[in-house]
Amino acid sequence: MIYLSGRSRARQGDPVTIGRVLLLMAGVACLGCNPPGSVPLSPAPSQTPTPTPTPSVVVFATPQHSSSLALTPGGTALFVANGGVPKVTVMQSGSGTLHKQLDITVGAEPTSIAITPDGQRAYVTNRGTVPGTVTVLHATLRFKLSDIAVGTEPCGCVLSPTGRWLFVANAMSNSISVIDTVAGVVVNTIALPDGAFPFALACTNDGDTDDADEKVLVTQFFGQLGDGERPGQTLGDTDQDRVGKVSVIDVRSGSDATVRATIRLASRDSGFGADRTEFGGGGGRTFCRADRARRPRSGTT
Ligand SMILES: [Ca+2]
Repeated sequence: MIYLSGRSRARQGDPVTIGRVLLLMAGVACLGCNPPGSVPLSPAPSQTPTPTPTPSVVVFATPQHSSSLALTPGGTALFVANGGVPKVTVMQSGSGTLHKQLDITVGAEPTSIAITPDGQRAYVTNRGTVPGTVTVLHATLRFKLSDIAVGTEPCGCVLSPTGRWLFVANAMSNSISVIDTVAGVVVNTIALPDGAFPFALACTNDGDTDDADEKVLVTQFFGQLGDGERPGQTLGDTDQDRVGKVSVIDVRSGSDATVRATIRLASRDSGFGADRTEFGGGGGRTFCRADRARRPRSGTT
């Protein structure tokens, strides 16, 4: 059984409870929040389980929220991207508790973190500037090393199994940046179709020491038209007939990584049509009245 903290007071430097971390992972807790006392992952054998207390809600001044977590190899430290502020929080783990260690300043709106298999480097995508950047951190000594410019709004990143190549999903650029982590530079930019909005990535790992035979899979955030299809012409683009797509990239030698295939996901008839009315079992709600959507704004310029 996992217990949540029922304490509501917080002081800087106190242990962060596991329950707080679970709330944090759910996107509802805040960092910089350190309720006193630690909470075990499970009760001692001699203890009688007690009812789980209702977790209290605590609002902390900063950071305001987090969006991505990464554990170092062995799980000794947790890196957390704080999207509301340009910082990554590092927490030290041990004996079932987490202790906030420090904040490291990175780029604006950090979104995603990847840590190399040897635990020496952490890569943080920052989507708050144009172009976006990847901040390189010394993961063991906990300081910033450099920034690498990538595409616009890098939302996700993944390392190849050996840690040699970092793949970055540039959502607004519709591209994937490939960074050579040894040289610290972008060696390849893979173009995806317009509107793909690549968002999250994963990399296969067959367990050997060769990255060239691995594949990176990239989700496309928005529904896409099927092959050979065109958007509706009544009021422009529509949601009907859209499908999900996943791009499959061969890692090869990084600099020549390329899209080898696109997986088309089963469509689900759901969304908002050209008349702004929901379809697909959603109850016919109107997202935005068509007349209002087309009404010109009043005022002067
Ligand atoms: Ca391999």
